[in-house]
Amino acid sequence: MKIAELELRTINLPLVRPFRTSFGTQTAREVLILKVTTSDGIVGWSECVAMSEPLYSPEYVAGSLDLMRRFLIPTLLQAGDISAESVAPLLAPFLGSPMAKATLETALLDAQLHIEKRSLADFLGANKTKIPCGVSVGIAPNIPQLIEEVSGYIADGYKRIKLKIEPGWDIDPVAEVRKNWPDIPLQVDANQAYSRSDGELLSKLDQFELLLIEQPLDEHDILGHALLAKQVQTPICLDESITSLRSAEDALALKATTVINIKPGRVGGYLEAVKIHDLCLNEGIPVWCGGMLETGIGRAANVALAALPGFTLPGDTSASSRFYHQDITDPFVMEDGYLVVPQTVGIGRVPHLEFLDSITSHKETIRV
Ligand code: OSB
Ligand code: MG
Repeated sequence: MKIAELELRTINLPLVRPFRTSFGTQTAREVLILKVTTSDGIVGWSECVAMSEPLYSPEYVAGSLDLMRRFLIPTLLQAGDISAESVAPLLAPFLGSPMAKATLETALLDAQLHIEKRSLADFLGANKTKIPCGVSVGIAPNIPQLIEEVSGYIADGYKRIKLKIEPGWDIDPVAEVRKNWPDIPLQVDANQAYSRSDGELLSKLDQFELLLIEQPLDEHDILGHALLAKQVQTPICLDESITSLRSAEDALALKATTVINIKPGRVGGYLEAVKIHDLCLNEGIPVWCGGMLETGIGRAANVALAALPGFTLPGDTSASSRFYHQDITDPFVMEDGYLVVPQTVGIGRVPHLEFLDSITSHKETIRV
């Protein structure tokens, strides 16, 4: 495949309700969208999961755009004839920035699969045609409003609830949700908000029979997570700390995690995500697919990934309506708590151009 043109744009999509986490409140999603066109006129799409500000990870939209434009894209163009598989090795000299790298790899993979007339689900090794859905619930202004929000998701059919927590918003809200729904699969996500000395506090969550506690400590504190895992009975699940196959191997060897949240953008793309899945499947470690408030473009690819055999826990693969009134693609609509895995060629979704143009705040085209 030879790249003929790349179109980079940023779009702004308002969220249906503010999404508050320990690292801040989002009211809209600014998303970097990439369209690649090959010399044969084949098109591939992807989205970058970096957020507007470097609060969840060091990457951020304007930085990703600059990095891609300045270093990553020129390197791919110079390489000439490339495949999706050659993207990661070509970009490896540039340190970090897995989300920007994943964006380029995924758009090329979408184009490549169009050439091969193959779906991403088939390519990745999916063995399910539909996947059960979980939902990530932000920190609420108060407990009654949390219960009201969760009630809505339960009524929608979500099969697993994840509550965002932080110091001061943990034991009480979790207790209340558990009291209202004694049997719902429930888990929490701290986005690094606790410290090593919080073991005693976090062990108070054990009574609620949670599936897992996601990323309680700093992303670099692997030892801290291993120590915490000895203090709390609830399984620890790493998110931010897992940025590659190597980091997954290390965290497992050090017993810092017994479940892994796989986010393709965070690990540099779907090819690396599958490697982590394969490792975990081999070692009997359950995995689930995380989310980054994706539009239909990123969501389509995540749903395909979540259909692999090792994804035994419901992921943050919610319906489009969880975040957006109008998605940029045909929406993902949940039925009985499941999303159907796209089976058409490539990632299986394309944006609606008129709507995309109407929410585009910046657009640039690089022609070869
Ligand atoms: O930590 O999983 C996270 C959203 C943005 C950044 C980080 C996280 C999240 C979520 C929502 O929890 C996941 C989703 O439903 O897309
Ligand atoms: Mg998380």
